[in-house]
This record gives sequence, structure tokens and C-alpha cells, in this order.
Amino acid sequence: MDAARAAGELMRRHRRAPKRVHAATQHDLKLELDVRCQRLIERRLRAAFPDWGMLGEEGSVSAAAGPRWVVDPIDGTVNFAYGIPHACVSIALEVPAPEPARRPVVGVVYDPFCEELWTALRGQPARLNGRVVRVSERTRLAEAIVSLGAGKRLRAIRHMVEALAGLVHRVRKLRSMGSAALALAYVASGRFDAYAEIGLHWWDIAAGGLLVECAGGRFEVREHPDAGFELLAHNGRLGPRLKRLLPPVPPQT
Ligand code: LIP
Repeated sequence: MDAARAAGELMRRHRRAPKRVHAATQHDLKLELDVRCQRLIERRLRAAFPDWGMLGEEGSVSAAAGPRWVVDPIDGTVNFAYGIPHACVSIALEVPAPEPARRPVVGVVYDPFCEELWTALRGQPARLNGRVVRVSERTRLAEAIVSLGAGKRLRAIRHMVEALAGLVHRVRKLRSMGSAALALAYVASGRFDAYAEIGLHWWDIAAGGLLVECAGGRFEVREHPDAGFELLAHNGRLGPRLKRLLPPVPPQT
């Protein structure tokens, strides 16, 4: 939690400052601050748990076996780079498990701009700033708010456009806010009823997925060898109807 807060503080201090871009593609940016935040998180976590591994968006430290941190130092980098205060720090802790191989047991998502800290410990209720949160109870798709992630690659974007066309007249509102971890935290808190995206990385969704599960929702994730993680998170009531309306993952182009 301290590590997430420290990185969030660095993000907040640089909110309005010009950002140095390390790498750019048409639909993605990597900032110097991504790396600085990850180093800061890494230092804190490794000082306390020197033998544990780390999978991070800005590089990984491997450990033979045992627990592993999964870190997205700034999730919603493009928002942050453009001064849009919708980005967060996402940290999960996984322990080895036979099935599924990835099993987060701790999840923290910190939004430094709204000062919202979500925490989850497997087997306990999810919390937002210490108060228990739950997924929504909405059962009617027509009243639901569904978040769709746009992705970075052509294939994911094409999928999102199709999903949007299939859902836009069925739900109350669609949203695409640019941070997978916050979209999951919003599902866990009942703000969104569901969230879908393809082409994700594990560090985008490991902590948020645990939040959704601990808040009583469903986190349905499938790994495609060539298309990253396909994800549908929902309040446990809208899944079957959403699955009928969402398009299949498109073939590689
Ligand atoms: C981003 C996600 C966003 C998704 C992008 C990307 P980043 O993470 O949070 O929702 O659409 O593809 O993965 O790169 O800002 O950490």
C-alpha cells in the first residue's frame, strides 16, 4: 500500500508538468515517469520482500518460485500524459497455485487524483478507502453502464468497435475511460456494471480482477497466445447476456 501511495504521490506531483516520452506508437505512449514509478515501487517492495519476484510493465525481476508482485506503475498512461486525471497505480501479489497458475491474493489499485485506494485480500471483502464495497445489483442490461476498453493494437480496436455497435443501443451508457485497472475497480464498487476488453496485459488486470471477485463479481479472463488477455468483468448477473452480444476475438491480421 505504501509503495502504491508513494508512486501515486509522484504522479500527482507531475500531473501538470510536461512529460518526457520514452516511446510512442500510434495508440500508445511510454513515459519516463512510468519507469520512475516502477523503480520506486520496486525499491520499496524489494526492501521488504527481497526474495520475491516481480512482473512489471517496465521490466521484471524473476524468482525461481514463490510469490510474485505484478505491477503496473501507471495504468492509463495516455490519460496521464495528456493531463487527464484518470490513471492509477496497480499492484497485485500472486502465489503459485496448481490451477489457475496465476492466483492473486492481494490487490491494490490507487487513484492519486481522486485519492481513492481500493484493496483486496482473497477471501475478504473488497474495500475502498477502508470501507467495504460491492458490485452493483443491476439485472437489466437496459439500465447498465458498460465500460469497453479501446486497446492499442488494430485487432483490439476493431473488436471494440464491433462490441460498441452491438451494445450501444442495449445498455444505458457505454464508457471508455482509458484505464483497465480503474475500470475493474469501478466494477468492484458498483459504478460500472461490467467491463470488457481484449489485448490486455496481466499487469493491467491482476489487482483489479481480485477486487471484482472480492466484491462479489465475476472476472472472466482468457489468455490468447497472440492477442493478450480477453476479459469480461461483471456484477455476476449480466454475464450471459453480455457474452451473447460481444463479438468473438477477431482473427489476426
Ligand atoms: C492501458 C489500459 C487501457 C488499455 C490499454 C492499456 P497502460 O494500460 O489500462 O485500458 O485500453 O491497452 O493496456 O498501458 O496505460 O498501463
